[in-house]
Amino acid sequence: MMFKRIGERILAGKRLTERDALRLFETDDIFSLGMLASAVAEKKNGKKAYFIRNRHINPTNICVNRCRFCAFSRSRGQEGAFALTTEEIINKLRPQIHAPHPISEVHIVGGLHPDWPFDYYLDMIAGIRRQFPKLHIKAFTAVEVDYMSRISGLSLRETLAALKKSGLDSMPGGGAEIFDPAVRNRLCPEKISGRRWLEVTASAHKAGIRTNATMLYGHIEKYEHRVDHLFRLRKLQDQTGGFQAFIPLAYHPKNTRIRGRYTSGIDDLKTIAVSRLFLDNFDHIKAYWIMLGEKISQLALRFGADDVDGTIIEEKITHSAGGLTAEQLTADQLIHMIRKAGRVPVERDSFYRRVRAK
Ligand code: V47
Ligand code: SF4
Repeated sequence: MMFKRIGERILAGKRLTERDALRLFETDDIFSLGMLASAVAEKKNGKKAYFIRNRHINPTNICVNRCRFCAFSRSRGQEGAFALTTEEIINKLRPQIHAPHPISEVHIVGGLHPDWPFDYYLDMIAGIRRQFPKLHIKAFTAVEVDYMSRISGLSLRETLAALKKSGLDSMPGGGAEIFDPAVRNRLCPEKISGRRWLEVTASAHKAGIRTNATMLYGHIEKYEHRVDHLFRLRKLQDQTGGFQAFIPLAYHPKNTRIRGRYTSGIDDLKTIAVSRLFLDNFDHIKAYWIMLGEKISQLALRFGADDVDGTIIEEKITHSAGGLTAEQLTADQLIHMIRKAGRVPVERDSFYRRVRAK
């Protein structure tokens, strides 16, 4: 009955309420949920499923925040701490740029380094831009941009303008975690508030910088916190239209200071499906294979997702926390995964334009 009513609402172009979303999270009928979400995904993107040739780079793991769920970060001087120079970053990128099928995007996120001035970040972006003029630079979460504005004394608008001028093209969606203040305070007391994350993101959109949005789920939060999180994202997207994709991030529990388990496959699929149904103003829902695993990501393509991210090459955040996947997949492997899900693989650029149809 519930699905009938919700299905009718969706077909009539009506939005789901927060109550609807909560009920969908609570259901065990994942088949009906998947069918509905998949129908909505097909309406938006047909049978297409996107992937990208990309590479992740973390400039440093030294971070003043030390979030309790983060196994990647270190304090200054601690064993395993690292900080890359721009030259080292360029050297990591070079082989993938000169490969027969070059990457089209670099994804850069890292810790909030206690000593780097704002110029370090600007020089990093400018240096990459100079070396690789055509590479799309997707860099820095709202958390990092807020930090840069604080250390530089510049306004958000000025900080974002300087980054853009140096060569930044878009921003990833990390740092959102769970917006609810009580949950957030237990997860990452030092991190900017959810409200501030939304404010920085709104500024980026206003500056013409497109971003993604994420939600870290499967730790101490309840369904109602997920719904609240999705609700706030939908509201901001109504105002700015600047989000490209939403990416639910499955919590990984190893080496962290939050007790917990790996998420279940059922919860992963449910979260993808409810996100697809609730976020009616987002074009894309990404099943990030690094966190979901190849097989659940593939299934997610039949539960509302239309994107599996990319080749990645090197991944430290998930793998520090007990990531179970490889660190990279070839484009051929991604294509195979997508095809076997009954979807049509489309290599995309950072703005979801087709690069090469397979
Ligand atoms: O912000 C940290 C999360 C995020 C853990 O925008 C953890 O296209 C699970 O945001 N278990 C970084 N997650 C990753 C991210 C991302 C990834 C891929 C694509 C895009 C995109 C964005 O990883 C952090 C944090 O929320 N994280 N620790 C953990 N133990
Ligand atoms: Fe720092 Fe980001 Fe890890 Fe938090 S999640 S400790 S802000 S690197």
